[in-house]
Amino acid sequence: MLEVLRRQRIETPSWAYGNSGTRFKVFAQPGIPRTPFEKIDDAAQVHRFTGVAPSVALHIPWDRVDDWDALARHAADAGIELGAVNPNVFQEDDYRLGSLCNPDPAVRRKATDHLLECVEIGARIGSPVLSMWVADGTNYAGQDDIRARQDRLEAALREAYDAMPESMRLLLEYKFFEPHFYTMDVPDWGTSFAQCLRLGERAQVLVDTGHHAPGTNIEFLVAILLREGRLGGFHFNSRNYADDDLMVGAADPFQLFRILHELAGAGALEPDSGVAFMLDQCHNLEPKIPALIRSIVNVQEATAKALLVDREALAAAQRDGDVLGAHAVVMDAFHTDVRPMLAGLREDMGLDPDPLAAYHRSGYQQRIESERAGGAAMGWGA
Ligand code: AOS
Ligand code: ZN
Ligand code: ZN
Ligand code: ZN
Repeated sequence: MLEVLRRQRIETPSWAYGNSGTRFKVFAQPGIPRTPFEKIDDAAQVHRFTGVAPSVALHIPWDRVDDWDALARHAADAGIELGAVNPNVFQEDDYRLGSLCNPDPAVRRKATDHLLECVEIGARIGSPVLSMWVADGTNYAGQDDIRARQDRLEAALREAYDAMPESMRLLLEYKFFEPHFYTMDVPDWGTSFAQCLRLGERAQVLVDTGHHAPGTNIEFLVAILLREGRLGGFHFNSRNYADDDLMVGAADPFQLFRILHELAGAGALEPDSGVAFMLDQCHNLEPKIPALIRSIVNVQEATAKALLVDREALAAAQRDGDVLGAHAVVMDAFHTDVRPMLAGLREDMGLDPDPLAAYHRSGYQQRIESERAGGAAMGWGA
């Protein structure tokens, strides 16, 4: 069990290091990275103190640089890897009626070319994942043809898929509403799954925990996707209402545990199982690096609890039809305080048992706050 925790890999998103906010206000923070290079420096700090966050996801164009080799070298020097490449098909005026699903072939061409560029960047920097969130949709009944839009989406994804090197996977994220409010073209795991089935084995579903209708049983769909070999990975975060992008494990640690329990049951917590653990969060109020450290710790705690479930006792209770007994096995694990165990593991890994305290003591925060005065927001808040 400690081995699984030691080998766990959780990717942080470059956009979580930049300023962010809501459509009402972005509150700028001191010390915010001014360049993709500085975002990598910050991501390296999260890894330095947790030991399990060795890669950072990139977003194009927010993280576009002239010299990709220089960025890759910078990451390697900082001790981390460049992870998933996230194309942006939602921030251009041309995309008012959609990007990959737009009725105008010229707009679709532009959006598809952006995907191809992202595949090329990914191949160049050795990224294992093209992480697709398609913001397309419609606002009114009759606005466009639902099935035709699926056909256009398939054609565009097919081009990207065919251009990917063997080592790359395409993960297709879904979200049930926003920015569109009548249909989203990829609203749920079923739609993503259907598109992935047509594309091929290296196309898999990405589950963003914040993207479901209230009441959706996420661990159930995770179990189904695992069974079909199509769970590509997660965007972890917390939601209370909609796409809140709060810290993972904050709103509902029990739900996070239940999801990880399904992964544990399928042996999918092992890093080589192919399920990518990624965070997709925005820290609007709280300082970024400490928030990401805390998020990593939250995932570790839920993982440790999932690993603690006595699976033999659980199987026996299930066989016996012992409803309360089976439930008790799961709840016992959930209620266990795993913090001392994780502190011990960190010491064993040569880390400080308390990563947040260690970060605060390190002086890094003070340093970036004085050195990066005048830093501009990059990303959502730009
Ligand atoms: C948006 O709601 C999604 O969660 C995304 O994964 C988005 O692509 C990401 O936050 C930035 O690219
Ligand atoms: Zn996401
Ligand atoms: Zn989202
Ligand atoms: Zn979200």
